[in-house]
Amino acid sequence: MAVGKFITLEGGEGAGKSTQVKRLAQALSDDGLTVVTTREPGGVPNAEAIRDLLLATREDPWDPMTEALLHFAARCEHMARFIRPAMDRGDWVISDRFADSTMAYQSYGLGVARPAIEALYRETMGAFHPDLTIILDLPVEDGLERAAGRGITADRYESMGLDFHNRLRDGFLDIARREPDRCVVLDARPPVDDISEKLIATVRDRLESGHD
Ligand code: Z5A
Repeated sequence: MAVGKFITLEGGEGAGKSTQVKRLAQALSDDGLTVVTTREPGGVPNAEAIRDLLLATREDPWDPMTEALLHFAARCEHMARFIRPAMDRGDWVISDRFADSTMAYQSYGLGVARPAIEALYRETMGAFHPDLTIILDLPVEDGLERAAGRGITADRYESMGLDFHNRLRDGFLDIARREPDRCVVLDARPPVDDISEKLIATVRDRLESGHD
């Protein structure tokens, strides 16, 4: 049976993931592949319900471990009801964020121990990993400025301070250093078209050559 591929886009606020997910999906569809796009937290109704809990501004913030558990709970629903069935059909799945965001935000950002996040991953995802992860890297100030420029109210994560966002950026770069076979870092500062060109070429080069 055909098994599709799973590609994730990661990065801090305003890095351009949503913009690039659409462009990558179009390019791969043009190559004749069946492509579906999704996002985390969310992607299916049960996970979107958890997303609403997570992104709402709260007087009494979640304990960081609770937050990590909620992200993994959403991910379990997403995996069982969307990602796995799509891949079993042979679709290529592109997700705007996945588990590297939990490592970056809840561990590097909020202090949950790395082994705890790794254990949650193993228990919930087993040996499953993205085929390719693109990390869009951008100076924090630029990303927050772009996110603010969208004209919608900042969510709970966007409202956290510069130190938090710098830890995230360092966290994503560290994840890429630890897993160079899976992760590619792209500079997210150039114009949208230039980034798309590089990103699409990277995906074609890494994943399409062996595809039948
Ligand atoms: N989170 C977590 O803590 N733990 C987890 O496990 C997971 C997530 C999975 C989800 O929010 C939040 O959940 C997220 C992490 C946390 N934190 N926040 N906030 P979200 O999905 O609503 O937000 P986001 O993922 O950060 O997306 P974003 O802020 O919308 O950014 P983006 O998708 O990377 O960027 P964009 O929407 O494509 O672009 C932003 C703006 O910049 C837009 O106006 C574009 O037109 C513009 N843009 C894009 N590219 C460029 C370039 N190259 N040049 C100039 N302008 C550009």
